[in-house]
Amino acid sequence: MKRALITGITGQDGAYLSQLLLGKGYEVFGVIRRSSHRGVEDHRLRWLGIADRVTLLDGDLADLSSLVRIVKEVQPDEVYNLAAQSFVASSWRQPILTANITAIGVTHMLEALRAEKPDARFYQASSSEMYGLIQEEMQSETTPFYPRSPYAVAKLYGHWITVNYRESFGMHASSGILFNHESPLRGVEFVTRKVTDGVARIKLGLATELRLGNVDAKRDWGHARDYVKAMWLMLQQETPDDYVVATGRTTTVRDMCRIAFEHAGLDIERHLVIDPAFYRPAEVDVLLGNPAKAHRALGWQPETSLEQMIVEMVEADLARLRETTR
Ligand code: NAP
Ligand code: F7E
Repeated sequence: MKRALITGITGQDGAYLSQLLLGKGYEVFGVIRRSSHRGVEDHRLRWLGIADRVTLLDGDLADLSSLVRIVKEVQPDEVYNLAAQSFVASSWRQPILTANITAIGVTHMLEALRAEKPDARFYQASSSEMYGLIQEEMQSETTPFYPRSPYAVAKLYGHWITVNYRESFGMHASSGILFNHESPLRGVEFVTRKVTDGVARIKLGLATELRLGNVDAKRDWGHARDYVKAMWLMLQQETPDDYVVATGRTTTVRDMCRIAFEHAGLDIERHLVIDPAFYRPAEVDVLLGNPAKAHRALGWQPETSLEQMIVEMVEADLARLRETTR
């Protein structure tokens, strides 16, 4: 039985990846941060019905000693480094924390592996945010990076330290440059989930408006359930490498909203309010990924359209709100 260790197991991707790996017969271990609110951290794993099937170990990406201890204990075959301060807007308010976790945390994880399990295969959760002020209309593995937020700068460090450990120490370390991916398990601060939760609230009479920032921004959105398959596929390759994972379609925030409002039978013009409070100090105006290499080398294809995903999210938020307001 293969053993996988996932940092960020309590997040959106960690939950879907756990589900995928359990289905493939893996023994799944995850790093969990100590919290004063015991019992809520694993809500996503519970939503998927798999909380009892994974082993959670106390640790933190900021604490190298905890990672060394965990790697020594678990002796993983595969390590998926998904933990991060992942909200771009927060990265301007907490730039040093973002650097410590999202950048230096990657080196902590790689050092723990180098010391205790150097032959483990390693996946780094890199991001399309690294392209920032885009240098090519469609971004691929060879497109130059131009980060536009403290988050993106930190991710760029994490990407290059992964490449460097591969080249310096021969580690099986791969970097997945994933474009935005969403699901009913997306944090409610991210725009798709904010929209589907907001639309569900308006539909149920719990709110009257939805306040958003720059609705002209364009993103290449896919489904997290599809994207975690690409992570796994990367670690099954004989040779480690870097891959863009995207759909190849870009949509404005406004058009994504429209899908949600229309599905709920609501008029977007009556409820959407533009609020400059949600504008960012520097924006990433447009992202559009070229997943040709992932298609060719991994045999990976996304299976869920943006429309299907937004409908799934609106329905999940309606069900959740009906349950909590009963
Ligand atoms: P998420 O839902 O925000 O999850 C982040 C995870 O990191 C949570 O489990 C969180 O734990 C954990 N974490 C944060 N700080 C930590 C620390 N100091 N020590 C240990 N764990 C810590 O993010 P996601 O959407 O699943 O994304 C997964 C990864 O992919 C992240 O690295 C993200 O930056 C990257 N990424 C995401 C996307 C996307 O569109 N979703 C695209 C490209 C790359 P708590 O539950 O305790 O907060
Ligand atoms: O914003 C605009 C906002 O916060 C998307 C993370 O997973 O994907 C994510 O980063 C766009 C931006 O995601 C609101 O200005 C408008 O242009 O959903 P988001 P993100 O910043 O693209 C990348 C790939 C990651 O790696 C990150 O970890 O939507 N927008 N109005 C808004 N965004 C938010 N959050 N809230 C608004 O009210």
